[in-house]
Amino acid sequence: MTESIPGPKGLPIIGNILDIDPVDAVQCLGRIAKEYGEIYKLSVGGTAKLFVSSRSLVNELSDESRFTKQVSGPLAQLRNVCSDSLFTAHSDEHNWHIAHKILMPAFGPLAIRDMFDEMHDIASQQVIKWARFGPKEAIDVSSDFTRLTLDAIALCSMSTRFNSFYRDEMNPFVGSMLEVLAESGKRAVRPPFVNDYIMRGSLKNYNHQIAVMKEIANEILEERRANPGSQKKDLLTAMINGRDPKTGEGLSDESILNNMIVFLIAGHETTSALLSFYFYYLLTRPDVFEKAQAEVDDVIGRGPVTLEHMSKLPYIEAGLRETLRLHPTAPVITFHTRPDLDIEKTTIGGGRFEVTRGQGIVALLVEMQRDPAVWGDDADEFKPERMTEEKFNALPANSWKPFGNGIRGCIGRSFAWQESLLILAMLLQNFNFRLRDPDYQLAIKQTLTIKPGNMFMYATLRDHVT
Ligand code: MNH
Repeated sequence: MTESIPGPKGLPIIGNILDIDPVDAVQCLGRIAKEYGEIYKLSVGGTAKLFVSSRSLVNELSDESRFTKQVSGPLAQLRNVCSDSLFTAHSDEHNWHIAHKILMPAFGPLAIRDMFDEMHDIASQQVIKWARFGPKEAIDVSSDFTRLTLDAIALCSMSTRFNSFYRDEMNPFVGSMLEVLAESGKRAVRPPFVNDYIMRGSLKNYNHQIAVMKEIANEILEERRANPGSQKKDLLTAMINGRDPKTGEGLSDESILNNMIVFLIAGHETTSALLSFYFYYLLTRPDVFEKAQAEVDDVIGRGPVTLEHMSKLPYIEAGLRETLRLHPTAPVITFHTRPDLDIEKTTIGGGRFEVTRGQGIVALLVEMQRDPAVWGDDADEFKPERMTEEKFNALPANSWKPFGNGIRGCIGRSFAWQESLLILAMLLQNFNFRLRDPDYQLAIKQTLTIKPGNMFMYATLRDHVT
């Protein structure tokens, strides 16, 4: 006998939509987990989903011989923008396999090392901007990290300069993307007929913003096609010329555009949010700041930051891991039973909970990565010490998974890591920081990702008098 899965009672038709505030969904889902426990059921957008928040259940779901990624909720809505791209494809969709084969090597560790100089170029622009600002100009932390990460992904993967540090306004891609992500989140909790027939104004704007994003990607692709001689070995070249080694198949222009958009979205939001959350700790924890800066001073000193330094910053690396544990910037991953296994139902939790075919099971990473069974009673505290290389490698399987699961895990992990270490090394080498509002309270803003809202600070150049 399986147990019945608890959950808040919903109203007919609109289900539990009223229990979820779409602008704050992840925190709401977390609060419900605190009330109902490691697994609960909730009806959203007309479908009942399960929400799990313990390491042991997520560990079971991570078994790829039984479960796989389900594209549902906001992610399914994102298919309106990028169809069967690497990120939004169902696991059995043919285009996922082709794109995966072609893009994995283009984004592997060696390729990322080759991108170091271009990353350094963009990071220097941020250092120069903050130096010119001087100590009295308040810096909007998330927004400059967004400039950094967007410009870095555009330059490193598409050889395109967005020059965001030289403009007050972000590239239009960012505004359109934020609207599309927010609206995708709202659409996911509304019944389809409301999206398509009632919210006509929202739909019109949604389609317009999608068109803006497609246009930006299309311009980059057309420019590359018009100048084939200037081809550099980047992601774009890989997508244009790459062939699946087994079948010889390449990507259609439509697929190339879909994947360009995905790289522009997935390649910047999450990393910029990671850097902003880490800065929250640098700004509010003098002990963390001192250790991080001392590491940079010891390892790098005052000379240029190089590729070789990237593997020699263990304290900062531990801090980044700990940041992603407390604030997984892509906060949920969704599973379902593998559709190719012809089973109608199975159980999880040692036979306790029944799961049916097609049933979406959402892993709440914020809760799961604070599971006291793994992290102890101080799970909510930021302690980089628990994330040293040694301790990190000894963690129980699947207790830390901010980069997703298995073959559908993040393709940009090494990119994000190198980019984060590089910019942090350069910033700590050159500046001291303080919050503009000393009693700032962390306010989490959500679109598809989460990031700290309204966080401003001052940056003062270090005088380097020793
Ligand atoms: Mn990324 C998939 C988190 C940086 C491109 N990424 C995922 C998933 C998570 C994730 C979680 C799995 C999503 C799911 O199961 O539905 N990604 C991150 C985080 C960072 C990040 C926390 C930074 C920190 N991601 C990046 C960067 C890029 C990128 C940088 C591109 C350069 N991510 C992707 C792509 C996928 C993905 C593409 C989809 C891979 C696949 O399904 O095959």
